[in-house]
Amino acid sequence: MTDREEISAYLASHKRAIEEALSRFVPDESHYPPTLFQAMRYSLFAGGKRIRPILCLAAMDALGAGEQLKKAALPVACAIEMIHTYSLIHDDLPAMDNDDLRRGKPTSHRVFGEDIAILAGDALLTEAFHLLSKKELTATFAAQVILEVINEISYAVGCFGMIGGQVVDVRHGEQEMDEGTLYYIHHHKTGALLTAAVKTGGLLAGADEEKLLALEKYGAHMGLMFQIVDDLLDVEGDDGTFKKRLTEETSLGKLTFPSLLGIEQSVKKVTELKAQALEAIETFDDKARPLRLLVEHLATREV
Ligand code: GRG
Repeated sequence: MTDREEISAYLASHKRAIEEALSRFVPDESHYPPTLFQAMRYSLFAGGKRIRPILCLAAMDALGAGEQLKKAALPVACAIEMIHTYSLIHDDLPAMDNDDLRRGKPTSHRVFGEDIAILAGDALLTEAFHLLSKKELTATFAAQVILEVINEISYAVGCFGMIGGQVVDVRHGEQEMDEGTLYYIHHHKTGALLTAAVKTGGLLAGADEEKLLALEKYGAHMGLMFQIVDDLLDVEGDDGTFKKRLTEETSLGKLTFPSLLGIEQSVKKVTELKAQALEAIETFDDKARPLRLLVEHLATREV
């Protein structure tokens, strides 16, 4: 089996487990009020790659957690995906990016109206923390560990993390945008939740301080790499030409890595960050193979 086949199989089997669990945790529109559940599930099952929950489970693998422990951690992995989904719904709103399409489908507010899209996002965020604090988790994990997980995730997505990054992103047009600001935005808006997903897996699998620090470094490098790849996917057409979205974003005054560094330097930066992410976990044994293959996969992803 090639590395590519191996990581594809890993992604597919973990995606399946996560989606089955998500479907259990977020019921369908037979629940009242139906529009709310329909809207929550519309975005939750709109074709996301499930990278964050998979990173959480891969970090658990790296620490030698067995399948039973990973299964018990599914509420945490799903909570992370629910928070990610909420952030996308709100990011697409007219008050923010005003996008009509997400993953090739009409955005939540285009389908359900702005009021329901806001509330579906709010409900996904809140229900995520309900899941994270469920008593059932204490059957497998120590209450102290669950508290640390909640602490890690809430820090990553609040004012010191994702929301801080989003605020600077939506308002940066008001002041001069420089390289430091671009790094701040991406470390917070994109990197924080990706890093928290990895660290959370470590916490659930009983990682010591040294291993947690290594996972944090892995997450930070991989998170920035993920964003630069995302920016590059917007500008690099199949033939290497610029795609339309760059023109639109540039006209909106958005600074991206390719527009700041140029495509060649951005590609070089991806290679550097990939190496740094791998270096951060070099003391881990072969059980970290999924984490290693994931960085490679994310560096070369095409969607
Ligand atoms: C509105 C509170 C609030 C936060 C929004 C994460 C975010 C902050 C906005 C999303 C917009 C965006 C393009 C962010 C960059 C991070 C990124 C590449 C998100 C898309 O993640 P994928 O590729 O998405 O994992 P899928 O579709 O696979 O779930």
